[in-house]
Amino acid sequence: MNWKRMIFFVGLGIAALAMIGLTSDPACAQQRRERVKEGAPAKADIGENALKVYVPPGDLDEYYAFLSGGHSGQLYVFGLPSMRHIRTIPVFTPYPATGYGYDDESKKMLGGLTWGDTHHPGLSETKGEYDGRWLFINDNAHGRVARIDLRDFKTKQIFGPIPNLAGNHASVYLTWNTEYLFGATRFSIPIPKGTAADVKDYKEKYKGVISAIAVDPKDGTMSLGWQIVMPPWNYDVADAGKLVSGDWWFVTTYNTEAEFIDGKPLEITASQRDKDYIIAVNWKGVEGEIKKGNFTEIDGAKVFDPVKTPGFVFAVPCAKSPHGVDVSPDGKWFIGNGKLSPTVSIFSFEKLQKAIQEKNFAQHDMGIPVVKFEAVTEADIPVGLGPLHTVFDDKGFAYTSLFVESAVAKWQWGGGGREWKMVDKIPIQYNIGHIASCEGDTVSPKGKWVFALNKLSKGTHLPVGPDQPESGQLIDISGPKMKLIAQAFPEPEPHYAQIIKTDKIKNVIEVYAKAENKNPNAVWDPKDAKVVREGNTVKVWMTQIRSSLMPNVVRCNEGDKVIMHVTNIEEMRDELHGFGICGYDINGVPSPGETLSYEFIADKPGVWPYYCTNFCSALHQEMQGYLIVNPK
Ligand code: CUK
Ligand code: CUA
Repeated sequence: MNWKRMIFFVGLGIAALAMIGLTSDPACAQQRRERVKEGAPAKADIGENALKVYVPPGDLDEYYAFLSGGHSGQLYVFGLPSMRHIRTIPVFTPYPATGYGYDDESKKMLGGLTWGDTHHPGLSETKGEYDGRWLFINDNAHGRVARIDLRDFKTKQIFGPIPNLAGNHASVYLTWNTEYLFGATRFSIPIPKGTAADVKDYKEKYKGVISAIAVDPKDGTMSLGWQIVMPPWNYDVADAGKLVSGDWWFVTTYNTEAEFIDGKPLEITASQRDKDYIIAVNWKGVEGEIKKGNFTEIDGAKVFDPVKTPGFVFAVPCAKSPHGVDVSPDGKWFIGNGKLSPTVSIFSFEKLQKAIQEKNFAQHDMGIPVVKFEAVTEADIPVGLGPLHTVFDDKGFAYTSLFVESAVAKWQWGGGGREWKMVDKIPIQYNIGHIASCEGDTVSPKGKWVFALNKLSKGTHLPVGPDQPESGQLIDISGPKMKLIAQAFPEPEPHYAQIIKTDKIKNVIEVYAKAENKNPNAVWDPKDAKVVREGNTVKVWMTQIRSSLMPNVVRCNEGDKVIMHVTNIEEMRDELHGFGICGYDINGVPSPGETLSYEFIADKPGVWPYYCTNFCSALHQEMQGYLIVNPK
């Protein structure tokens, strides 16, 4: 370690203690610049590095990376290794580019909210392997979850707001056969929602809730399974068990002090104890209890109380304010990363089972049994400052993101005579949060790449004003030493990603089959396009095909209700037509073979052009019509 790095580390240590970790003071600027140089690939390697990520135009990437978009409410599809942004999938936020959130169906799905906070995408799994069917993602803001169908990469269902649960951060973290995805309270509240109680009564009246959302194995439809009422702790990040631990689900907690004091910041309140917990839930067991009728109904949810019926929910002490918990590919270990401790803690699932059997509890905390730390812990590996999340490769190594230190630590997987130990570290620009590896949370990680999802980019790009993009960096993990190869600038805020081999997503649709369009309002011939008045309602059946929108005139009266059914009757890949009405907030992009409906009140008299917004053909500009609204 050279002296500059030493100073840097001391600075970072202080920052860590202050629980800031962002080191935004100007004195650090120079050191940061130094670290850009330090982390930059060696000049001699540049040609070789470039070839590793260069995917010529027309060639395809080897992996899909699905990045959450934080409070943009979206999901981003990247190709790896090229780091090219291929597609934005709108989920909780309207997206004019694809017309999402403007037609009746998607508008209804959004439920009147125009934003969400996506953190953790989760690909559906069969026996712990990605099966390429669906992608789920959480909304941390309003307590919702969504399903994207990987046949057409579109959001098909938004489930929620989930009852009794506020701030759904520890989600979606699916079980290894996609029986359930989970949600959990980040911000405890009095339940049911809508109950008011002052924070003075926090300990007694506020509750945490873990919610199992059932997934229909046929079509992925989500419905409320059941819930577990928990102490008013903050539930942060989760992971589902697999193989031996397949019936279990793990979630980290902070603020196990269970306090929220008016005028006192939570960062102080929640940092008093030396240890918080990883909560281990035997979900199969709770499911059995629910089936037996062992629940109370609260706001329509079947709620299980682990204090009344012990034996299914346990607390495992973990270094204070843990963030990520990650289950190893073999399901035998779960790893906790205490944000304020420079180590990762490895816990043994087998030892946990033994401790539970022997009732080896240190105490009960708010009714939840706390197993003895020494009884379940396997190893502690010093990795560096601010460990957040851990991912895995195919060769028995794990990679932990170090937020405060802005680095990735590589450590060797122990057990079976192998030593648990640190083997490598690489600087990251900057403040890495989540980290993802290729199929790294399945039973068979693929190795090859680690994707660092960084909170801050700190000027590692052309200047774009005070608000800077996030940064994503690609690390080659194929050799013994990690190598930083490339960088991209994803939209805010990539918390987590799922990386899947492209050949696992098999049934991607290029054009919706006409026979599959079951919409009763679809019309397939411009000759059938029409306008029909029924009382004060004007109904329009419209077709789109190069290069006309028919009907091309719609007449109505001010105050009429207008219902438009727009069908893109193209049968060719990528032949999109847009539909926008000037002056009205109507904008859509039906895919070939798709019918979308728009209902609105013609409340602005005048002549309002409508047109195709997607440049679709040489005569695209001709693709227009008029909405004539006669005044009252
Ligand atoms: S979180 Cu963002 S760095 Cu919401 Cu998974 Cu850990
Ligand atoms: Cu259709 Cu432009």
